[in-house]
Amino acid sequence: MDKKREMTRREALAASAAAVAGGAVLFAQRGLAFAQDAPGANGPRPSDTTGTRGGERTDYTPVVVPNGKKLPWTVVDGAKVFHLVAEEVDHEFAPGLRAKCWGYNGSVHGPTIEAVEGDRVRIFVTNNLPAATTVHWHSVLLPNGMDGVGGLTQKAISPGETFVYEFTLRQSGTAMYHSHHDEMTQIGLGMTGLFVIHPRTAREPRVDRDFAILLHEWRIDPGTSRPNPNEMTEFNVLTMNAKVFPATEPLVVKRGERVRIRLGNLSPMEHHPIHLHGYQFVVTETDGGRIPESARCPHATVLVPVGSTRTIEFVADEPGDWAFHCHMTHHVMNQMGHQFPNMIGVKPGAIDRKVQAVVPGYMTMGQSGMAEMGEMGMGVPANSIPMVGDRGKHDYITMGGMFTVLKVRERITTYVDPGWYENPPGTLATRASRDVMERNGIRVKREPG
Ligand SMILES: [Cu+2]
Repeated sequence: MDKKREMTRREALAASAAAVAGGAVLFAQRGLAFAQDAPGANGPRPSDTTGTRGGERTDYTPVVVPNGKKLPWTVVDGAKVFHLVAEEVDHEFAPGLRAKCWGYNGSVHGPTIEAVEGDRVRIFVTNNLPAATTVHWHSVLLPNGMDGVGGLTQKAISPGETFVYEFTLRQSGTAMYHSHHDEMTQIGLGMTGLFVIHPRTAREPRVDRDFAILLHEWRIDPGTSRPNPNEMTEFNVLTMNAKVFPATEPLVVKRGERVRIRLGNLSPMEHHPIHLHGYQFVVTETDGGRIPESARCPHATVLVPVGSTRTIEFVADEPGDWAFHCHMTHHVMNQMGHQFPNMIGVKPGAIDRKVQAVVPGYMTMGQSGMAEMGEMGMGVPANSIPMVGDRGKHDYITMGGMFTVLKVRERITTYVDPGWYENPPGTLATRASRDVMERNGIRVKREPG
C-alpha cells in the first residue's frame, strides 16, 4: 500500500515536471518571438553624472564599471530621475559565447545606478519582458512600499506597464538592485545591477580609482543559447560584470593611486572568495555600511556571499599585472572543463590506434590535466568557449571565468589597457641553469621535458 502510494507520488511528480518542461518550451518560444520586436536600450538621454544641478555633491570619484555602463539621469523637481527598462538582451559573455538573457536597458547586468547620500531618486521601471517583474533595491533603506517585493510590498509590474519608485537615500555605500518576482528565473537570467551611493561629505583618504564589479554564475550548456535558470548546483559560466576571461576588461591604475573595488554577488547559489595577488587590502564596507577603522583587518582574499557586497581598498604601490579572481578552482574555468571525465594518469597505449580506425584523428586527452587543451584550440560545439583562458605575455593563461587583471603602471597618462607588464631585470622567475643549481646544491634526477 505504502509502495503504491509512493509510486503514485513519483508519477505525479514526473507528470508535473513534464508539464513544467512543456511550459518552459512555450515560454522560450514566446521569449524568442518577443526579442524580434523588443526595443533596444531606450532609457533617457545620457547626462553628465558629475553635473552640478540641484546643489548635489559632485566632487566624488565617479565609479568605473569594467565591461559595463552607468544609468543616465536627469533632474526633475529636485529629484534624480532614472529609467530602467526590463527586457531580453542578446548578451556576449566572450567571443564565441552568446546567450539570450534578461537584463535592463539593453545590458546584462543592468547599468550601475550612481547617486549621492541625501539624493531624492525617482526610478521608473518599464517592463518589456513577457512576464511580470518588480525591482528590489537591495540593502537600500527606504519606505516599505518602495522595497519592490512582488506580492508582499507591491503589485507585480505586468508586461507593458511602467511603475515608479521614489525615495530619499539615507545611507552611503554599495547596494544592488534585482528582480524580486519569480526570483529563480529572473535573477538566474541576469536581472541584477549595482547601486552605488557616495557619501554626502567626502571621506579621507579619497580614492583615485573606484571600480564596481558584480559577480554572477550561469548554466549554459554548450550549443544552447538560453541560460538555464532552473540549475541549482552545476554552474559552468562564472562572470565578473557578466563577462568571462579573456573578455573581462583589466583594472588599470597608476602606481601610487588609492584604489577601491566594490564587489557585489547576486549569483543564484554560490559565494565567491575573491583573491587579489600582490597586495594586502582592507575591507572598508559591507552592504550594511562602513566598517569602523578599528574593526578592519588586512586580507588578501575576501569572501563575497550571495546577496552581499564587500568593498576593498589599497594603495597600488607595486607595479605589475596582478591576477584578481575567484579562488574556487571551478570558477576560473570556462564551460568545457566541468564535466570532463577524469583521465589523469591514464595510459591509452594501443587504444588510440584502435579507435582511430573508427574515428580518424582520435586522441585520448587530459592524461596530465587541462592546461594544454585551451592552448591547442580544441574544437568546441557551436556557441561555446574552450575551458581555459588566453595567451599571456609569457605563456598560456590557464584560467577563464571569474578572472581579471589589475594592471598597475608608472608613467601612464590614460587608463586604456597598457598591454602586458615589462618585468624589470632580475624580477622574473626563469629556468635555472645547471651552473646555478650546482652552486646552490640543488640536484634533480629528471632532465627537463
Ligand atoms: Cu567563485
